[in-house]
Amino acid sequence: MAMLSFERKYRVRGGTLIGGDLFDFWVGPFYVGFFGVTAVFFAVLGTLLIVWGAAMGPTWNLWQISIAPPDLSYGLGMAPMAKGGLWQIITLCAIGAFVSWALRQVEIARKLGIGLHVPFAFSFAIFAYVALVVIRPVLLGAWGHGFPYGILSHLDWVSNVGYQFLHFHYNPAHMLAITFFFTNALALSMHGSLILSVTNPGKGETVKTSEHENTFFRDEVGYSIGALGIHRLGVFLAINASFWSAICIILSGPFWTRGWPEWWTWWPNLPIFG
Ligand code: UQ1
Repeated sequence: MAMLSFERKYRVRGGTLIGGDLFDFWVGPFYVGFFGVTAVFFAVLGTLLIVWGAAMGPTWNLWQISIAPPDLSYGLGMAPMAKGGLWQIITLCAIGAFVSWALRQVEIARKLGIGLHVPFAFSFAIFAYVALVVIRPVLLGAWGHGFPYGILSHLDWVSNVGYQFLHFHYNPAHMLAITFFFTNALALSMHGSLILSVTNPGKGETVKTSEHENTFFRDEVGYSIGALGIHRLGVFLAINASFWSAICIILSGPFWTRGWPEWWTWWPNLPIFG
């Protein structure tokens, strides 16, 4: 495995969060680390438990396999394996794997002496998942409010929970989340295409630089956010998309139980309308 020249300097022991030198080495291109081991442990165990759940039936059709959370009657207690206990342990494995992955990112960043922006951003994705399978079920008093682990079944869950609130698009936090997702796609398409446009000039032309990038957008919209700015904007849009997704589902049920269109009656009820 070829090493970049700087890697020889940075691929040294130290910077770990716990365990000292334990697993503080690389396997090929991959940094292992204590949290690399825990990430693989939780991921493999969780995957095997999903296969076990699939083997319990009733189908091997990949689209229809589903591991359901416990019945609402189990509340926040543990359920028997075949009745949602599997879902509970798989959820623990998933959170264990995701958090391990984030902590491994922290260790790699510390070794490199770079900022913790990657694990910070990734933690918003973890928050969105935990909001669905832990925070909201706990606030509602039953693990049965989590979503089932299946390709089609989780789509059915989203549809059912959405219709439970009549029209989810009237959820103001959902509106924010969607707006951030769409704007994020707009920003990345603008950025990706801009970078490709300057690195792929016409035949015989030289590769262009940031002056051309800035000038394109100044000519087009009168403003250039800059090479660093576009990445700040990207992280801002991306973490807000995940954040408001989490907020919109935590609000639905624990803090608002009626249809979301009804929430907007505060507007026509303002005293200025008599
Ligand atoms: C931009 O202004 C810029 O700075 C030169 C980039 O950096 C390479 C970009 O990728 C993009 C997309 C823009 C334009 C963005 C806005 C918000 C005007």
